[in-house]
Amino acid sequence: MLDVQKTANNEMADAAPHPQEARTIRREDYRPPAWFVPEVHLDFQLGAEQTVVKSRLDVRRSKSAKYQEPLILDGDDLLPVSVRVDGESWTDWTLVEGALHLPLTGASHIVEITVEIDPSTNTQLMGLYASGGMLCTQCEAQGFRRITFFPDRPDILSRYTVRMEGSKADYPVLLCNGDKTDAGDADGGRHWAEWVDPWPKPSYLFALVAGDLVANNDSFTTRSGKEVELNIWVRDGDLPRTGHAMKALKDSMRWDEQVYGREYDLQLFNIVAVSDFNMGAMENKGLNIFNSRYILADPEVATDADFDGIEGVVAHEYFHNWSGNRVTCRDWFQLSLKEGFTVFRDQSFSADMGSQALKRIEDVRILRAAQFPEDAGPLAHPIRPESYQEISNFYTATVYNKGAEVIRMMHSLMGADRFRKGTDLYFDRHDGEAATCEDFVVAMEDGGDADLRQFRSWYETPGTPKVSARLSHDPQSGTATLNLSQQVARTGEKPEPSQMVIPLRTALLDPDSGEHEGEELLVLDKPEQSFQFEGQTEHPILSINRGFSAPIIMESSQTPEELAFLSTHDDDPFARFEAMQQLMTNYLTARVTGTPADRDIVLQAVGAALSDESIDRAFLAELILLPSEAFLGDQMVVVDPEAIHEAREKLRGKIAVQFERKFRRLYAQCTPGEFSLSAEARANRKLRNVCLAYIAGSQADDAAALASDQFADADNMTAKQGALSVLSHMEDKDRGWAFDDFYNTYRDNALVLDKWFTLQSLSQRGDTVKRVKALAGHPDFTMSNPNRVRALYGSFTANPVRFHDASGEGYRLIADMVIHLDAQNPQTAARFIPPLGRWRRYERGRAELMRTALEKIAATPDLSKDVMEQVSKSLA
Ligand code: 0A1
Ligand code: ZN
Repeated sequence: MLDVQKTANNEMADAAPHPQEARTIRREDYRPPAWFVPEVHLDFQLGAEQTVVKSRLDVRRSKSAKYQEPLILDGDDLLPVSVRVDGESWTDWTLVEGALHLPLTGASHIVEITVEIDPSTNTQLMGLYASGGMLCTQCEAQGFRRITFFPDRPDILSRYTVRMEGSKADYPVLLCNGDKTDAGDADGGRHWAEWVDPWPKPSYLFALVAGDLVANNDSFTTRSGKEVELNIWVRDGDLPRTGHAMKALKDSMRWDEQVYGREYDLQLFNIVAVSDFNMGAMENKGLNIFNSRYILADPEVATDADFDGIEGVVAHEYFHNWSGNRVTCRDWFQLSLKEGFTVFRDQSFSADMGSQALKRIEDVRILRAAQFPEDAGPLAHPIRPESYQEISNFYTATVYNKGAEVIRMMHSLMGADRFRKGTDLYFDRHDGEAATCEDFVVAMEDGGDADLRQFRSWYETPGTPKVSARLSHDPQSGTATLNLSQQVARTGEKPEPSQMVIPLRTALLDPDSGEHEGEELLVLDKPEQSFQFEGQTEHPILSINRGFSAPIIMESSQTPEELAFLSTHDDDPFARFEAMQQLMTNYLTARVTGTPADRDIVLQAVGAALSDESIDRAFLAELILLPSEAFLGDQMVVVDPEAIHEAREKLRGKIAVQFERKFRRLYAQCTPGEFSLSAEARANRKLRNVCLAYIAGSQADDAAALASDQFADADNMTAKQGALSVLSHMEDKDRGWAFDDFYNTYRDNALVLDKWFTLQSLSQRGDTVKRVKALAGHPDFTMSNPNRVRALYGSFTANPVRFHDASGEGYRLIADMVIHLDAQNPQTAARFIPPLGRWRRYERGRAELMRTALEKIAATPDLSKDVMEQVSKSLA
């Protein structure tokens, strides 16, 4: 799982240098494999500094392959120590760009290769690496070729038998995919284990872990009565923090049986938490490996959002067992086949476990914060990309989150029952195969009796479609007419925009009561289309794209009065939230551009929400939140971060002052009792933090004291972090002690210490850049741990004011960090390019500074393919 912002200043583009281009891999160039490897035997003699890997591959020439095609085994940073073919020593091999070429002539052979690797120097965290005393692997997408020579592509499915041996003292626990079939002691204080995975799998799903670990051990009985042993492996002291993840795992296993009819297929399911991990987690068959932040939680150290993250990621990885493992991807262009579908599945699961409305608001917020900017920038690509240079760069919000929206639209268009018939057929038809997105769509059509011909354009079109909606009314005939039109931007690789199929859940609300006669699913599938509604005596209020039924930008020119009406009356919670966001956004963007705008109506709408006793507190907290500065920037032709910040702060201050008494009352009403993860307790914590932030926004004299008290009294991380976040923007005397106290309390807990770094990086204070630089030299900072790097620098790039400091210091800081990190961990380094890559969207001065920072990176010798691809596309 991933660890999860119109152009201006075009004239500058020509001046940009073009770094040397790496080789481009194209979807249209896919060729079926010339050789298959049905059986793999691996033998690992494990050691942190030296691990010897012996492989025994049963290779079979494809019947359709040309006779002369050599066997090509991918390798990255490997040298063969020995090569044997059919039992004989074999010297007729060459290394071409790291890959081993063997000119074999028969139809099948046994190839045995020995390599030696050094996990301790593997700073990329791809392949076999050392983390906190243990050895573990990460093979997706192309890490297996750093462990042994192999045709490292997802359409080669093999049965794996693995023997692993290592020091019993250092690695008392030896884990691999599948089931443990044998184990024993060896000479010299060593021991070994043999694992067999009965399910053929691609190499990217291989995993191995050796370490000093303890397990939270449990079990799950599947619906057919099979008992599955469940283990969550962690370091000794972390065991008490694994309960939430275990519950999430069992809930996921039950949910997948009930909702998709999918049962688990091994006797054992292992999860291991590791501290050093580039992404969120990995779905290796029977042995999921997780970034520890998505496993470890208790109320003292984890926020409610952390608890949700764990539930979602555990589910995501578990659901991959079918959508990804049993049916895998033919090639990496099909990544959204497993990722989009699996994100949709984990989103639906989390919504079922909690609140549909809150989950949808959160998912749309993520989509707009991470995917819309990607779709509008230089790195835009379709959910099924046409080409890449480095596949790691395509684990994107587009492939994952927009991919999930595309599946969600199929679900809306087909309805739950037909959708399920479609997925049943997909799983049946392609079980044990490496499939394509096209296979998925065809199965949905065949199984679900759907015509998705035109719908396919969602797979090939980059950019966020814009839909404009105009509602007119004829009082004489009582007819309301909705005129819709769609526009797809010409971005990226596809010159001719397609017509998209856009499902829009729509209702017409009575302008007095807010009631409606039922919602309709309108399907916009032409450039322009009209829909008529009879029996409308008065001009109704349009509620459209309810539940965010399509991932589009809606341009509906609704008046502030209509939006305010929807924000209080709409019975679709998402639409209600959306109307309030739109009302606030329209006001703020008008302020930034100096256009007159009515603030009172915004204040009235917020006031109405605050006095509506019927609103759930968690929903109220969402409703009264201002749109983020990044989102506001995305709505503007030219982004001026300072002007946006100023306008937003002013409105925040005004709301805070106007409703201060109300906020204080609500704050008191939300005072927590005994800690619980119940919806009600979580809602109280959420609203209390939002109220605290507003009280601070009112500049009240006691705001710092209130936040300090909350910080000191808190028995849970949600309250503690909420208070510290408010304090983080304040003067030294108010915040210093709290940060010190936090540090001293949690210095031994890496995940909590990450929060300490993050909150300082997100501070709006003028000295934040200086502080980030100082923190980079803090004894607890390390570039070797991706979580720590993201906590300090990733958060900083999300700081809407300080990253965009007019001096350009923030941009230079990130550029220098990327150059440094790239030599160590290219995959994580490349993830820092997109925030700079949006340079064309900013006002002239900043655009120039951002571009200069990118050019500095581009001019660095020996850049990785990962960073090079992102930088060159950003400057092109
Ligand atoms: N397939 C995983 C995500 C993932 C991809 C690449 C990785 O390499 C470092 C790690 C994880 C998922 O979607 O859960
Ligand atoms: Zn995934």
